[in-house]
Amino acid sequence: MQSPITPISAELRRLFASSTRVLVLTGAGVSAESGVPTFRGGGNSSVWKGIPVEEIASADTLQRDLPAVWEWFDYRREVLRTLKPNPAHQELARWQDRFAELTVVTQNVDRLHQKAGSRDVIELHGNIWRARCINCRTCRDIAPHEGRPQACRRCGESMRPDVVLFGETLPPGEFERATRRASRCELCFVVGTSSLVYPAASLPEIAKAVGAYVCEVNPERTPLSDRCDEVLTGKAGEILPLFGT
Ligand code: BV8
Ligand code: ZN
Repeated sequence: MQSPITPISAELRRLFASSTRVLVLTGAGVSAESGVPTFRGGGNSSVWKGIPVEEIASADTLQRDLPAVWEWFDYRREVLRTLKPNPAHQELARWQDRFAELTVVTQNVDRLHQKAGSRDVIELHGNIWRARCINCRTCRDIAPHEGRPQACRRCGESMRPDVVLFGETLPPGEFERATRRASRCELCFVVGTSSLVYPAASLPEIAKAVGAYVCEVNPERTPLSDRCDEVLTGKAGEILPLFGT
């Protein structure tokens, strides 16, 4: 049943038609309609085997128990293996030919934006389909049917998921690239994120500070909602395609 959707304002439609530099920040919610579980469905953060995901997916746990971290990401790769991009991903992919400078910045590690055709996506938190050597940092892709990568083919050391864990810094240069684009955009969409995890959640503030029009797309209010110029309450897969028309 289609949830009630807030109509897009004339102001936003005008800006959408006239802007050339647009930034879109996405979170787990943009992949929800593809069947990807979000982290905080229903407010409190989800747990894995009784442990909060922020703890599993943390630098501390990686130090103490690399197999436990792999188990969580093996499970998530298995969930993701058959899932497809949804109309939200597809609409955003179309936008890259509409705007002179469209920047898609995602917190998601699921690669669904790229599968929908988005190019040059800034992956702030890494990618679940890649592994990295804990010693020489050599990276390699993990094929859909492949199990947990064993030792590094270069130095023989253990591999880890090439994702950013809590307490770890973001991939070198990626946040800086996102910040540069946020500080020059005219229109900033914040789609499917609870805006709780930093430094990702600071990007809309950077855009707002340079006078960009900030629009949130989310079925629920978030700590960012009051700071937005416009809030479109509803599902990304139902709202974003309305811009195409
Ligand atoms: C760091 C990869 C520097 C792995 C992830 C206190 C204050 C501020 C910050 C901190 C603090 N204490 C600690 C920190 C730092 C911490 C942080 O922000 N913690 C939070 C919890 C307070 N940040 C870090 O650790 C970062 N690194 O700070 O480094 C440093 C380093 C060393 C020492 C000191 C400092 C690294 C953070 C990255 C961690 N890795 N992911 C993995 O995927 O498991 S974060 C992970 O969780 C996701 O990538 C994402 O970022 C976050 C989940 O958030 P969302 O994507 O927004 O998802 P969520 O489920 O929460 O919300 C979904 C939303 O969608 C909801 O609002 C829902 O209503 C909506 N929705 C649902 N359906 C739909 C929808 N919307 C639209 N359509 C729908 N259909
Ligand atoms: Zn190595």
